[in-house]
Amino acid sequence: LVIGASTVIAADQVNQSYIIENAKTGKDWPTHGFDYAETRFSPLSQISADNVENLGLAWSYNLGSERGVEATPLVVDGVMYVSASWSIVHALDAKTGKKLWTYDPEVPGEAGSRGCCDVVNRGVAVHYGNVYVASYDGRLIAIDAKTGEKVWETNTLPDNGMSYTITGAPRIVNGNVIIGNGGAEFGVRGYITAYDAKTGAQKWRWYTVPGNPDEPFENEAMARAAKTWDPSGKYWEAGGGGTVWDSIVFDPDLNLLYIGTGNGSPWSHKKRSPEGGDNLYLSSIVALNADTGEYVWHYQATPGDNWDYTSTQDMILSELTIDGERRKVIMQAPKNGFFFVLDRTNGEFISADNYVDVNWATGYDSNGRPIEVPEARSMDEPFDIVPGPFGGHNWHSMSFNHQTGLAYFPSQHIPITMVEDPSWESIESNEPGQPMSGIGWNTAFQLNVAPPSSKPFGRLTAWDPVTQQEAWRYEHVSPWNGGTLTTAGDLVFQGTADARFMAFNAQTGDHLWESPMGTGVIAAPITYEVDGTQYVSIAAGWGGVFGKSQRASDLKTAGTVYTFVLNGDAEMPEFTKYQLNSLVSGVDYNPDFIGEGTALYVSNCVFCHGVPGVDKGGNIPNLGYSKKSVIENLDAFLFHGPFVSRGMPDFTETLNEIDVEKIKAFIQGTADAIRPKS
Ligand code: PQQ
Repeated sequence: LVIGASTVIAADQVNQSYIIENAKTGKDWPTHGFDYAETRFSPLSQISADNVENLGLAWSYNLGSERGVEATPLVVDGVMYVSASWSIVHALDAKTGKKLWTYDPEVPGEAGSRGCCDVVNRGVAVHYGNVYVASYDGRLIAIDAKTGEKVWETNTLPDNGMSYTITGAPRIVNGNVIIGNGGAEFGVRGYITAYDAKTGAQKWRWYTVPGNPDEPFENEAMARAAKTWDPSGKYWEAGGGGTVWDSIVFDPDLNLLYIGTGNGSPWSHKKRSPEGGDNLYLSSIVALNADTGEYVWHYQATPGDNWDYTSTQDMILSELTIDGERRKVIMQAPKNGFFFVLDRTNGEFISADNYVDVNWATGYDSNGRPIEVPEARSMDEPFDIVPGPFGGHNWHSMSFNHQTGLAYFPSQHIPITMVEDPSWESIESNEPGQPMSGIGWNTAFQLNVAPPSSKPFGRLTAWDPVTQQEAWRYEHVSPWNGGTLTTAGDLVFQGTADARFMAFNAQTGDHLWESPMGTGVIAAPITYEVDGTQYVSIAAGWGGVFGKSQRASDLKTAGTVYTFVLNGDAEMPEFTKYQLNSLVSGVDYNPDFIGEGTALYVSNCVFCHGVPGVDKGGNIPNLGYSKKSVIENLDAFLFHGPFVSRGMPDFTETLNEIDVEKIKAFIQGTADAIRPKS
């Protein structure tokens, strides 16, 4: 197969050798992380540190979405395939931005409240002429790349009654579509499944944590894992967690599939596994046989996870010279604040060092075990855990540039104190005051009962994985910035929470160029070439778990793909301003209700709507700034309300009329308490 300007590679020719060949030219962006190694390093260099200042808009495309846009677009032969919130897929002419087709999997609005972290989708896969999208409600769908018509669809969930969701991008490996899922906040058991890319038939499934030990284990790996869990915690009732909600990487030479696994369910180690234990394979990188899904090796970054320290963050494959030896490595900067370098042939720990301040461990020993700080594990008193459960780095994509030897990723801190919840007994516990328990969350911790003293930040980190040191950093104004792209033009591109798209010198971190965006950006940019011209493109749409209730920009333009080219002179679309109303006032309430109202608000409302009047609202409004009539008529929104079709839970079964009066008292009471006295 020859790849060149004159060769037409339609989507139906995308296969393994094409993806490997494309990595050398960088013409297309055919798979989530650009290449199998998921480097997000493009060899294209027409746009470079010398001329990036001339970058201008080529075209923009309105995705029509109001919630988070997390997708890395794919480009194959001049066609862009990009997903937006609610798992809706758009196919565009990559040169002009003209729409070719849209596919809407029609995720039911009620499914919106079944996930933790916004109705997002991180992208699609392309193979054999199909575009594959995994929908928020758990279906895997093959779409004809030319027509946008559905080819097949399969339900990936073992039990539709459970709070499983999908937000991640599928990967294609040896003719199979590989997909995991989310849900570990709610009490599910994590797994990953392979489906035949042509027919949708299931090929294999691998669970990440053991099920009920009274039943036969699915395989040897589960029997071994079960020895690291205490059955007195009945972990299988709360699922155990370990969801594979984002990172999946394939090494075609070793025929290994690497998956990153999530946090424990419930979060509290003491409640999940009272006698301790590592709780395999939570918070781990696991290598599986890519054809059979059989366990090969694992490395657990956070044994006995207690802090929502997922290891689902993206992983990059490379070769590094370490102590004079060439090593095939896998690299990851998971939530727990340490950057890991492992030997990917066998899982051997090579090194780890912290890329942000951490206070739960002082480092890693030579066997790759963290040296823990005891107070961080006990949490009998509120502990200002650093990194917090949002992670020192979350799902926002990392890139690795083999020319500079540096990995680039957004690092951050979002302060939260955590304390063991003495009232939690089982997955059925649903006491007012347990965070989000009213909407099915299952952490067994209380959050922010004491205010944190650590300070938030967000930065772009350039990290040397060989020396395990920061090479440079760029401080942003807020946490929750976008993923990165790096290129042979000596550039790093990144979108930011405060609605900018920026380019940096990959060697030095010098800020070289920026363009305004219509919203905060969380997704990662890509680059590609059509008819000999290099383009840089980014899908912008504020949201994700932090962006539901918080913001760093005063814009709220609909999700939009922005594509740039040297000397581009297209006009920016008109941006939409975010207008904050004044604090709600005048709602009648009983002040005696404020205490109980606070607990109810924590259990049902805070994670989406934020703290009334304190937070400013993200892609979901802050109730402290609602109109008086909205709070007065809160029951109309809570019981069979109009926003159920847009992802809001229906509280008919979980709250009563008195509860609503208490929540109103909390909202109006808080607004009154913080209103500046004139
Ligand atoms: N998703 C986001 C996002 O899209 O902004 C952020 C997070 C998720 C997290 O911080 C999570 O911990 C998380 N956890 C799970 C899980 O435990 O199953 C799933 C997801 C998800 O699917 O988006 C997130």
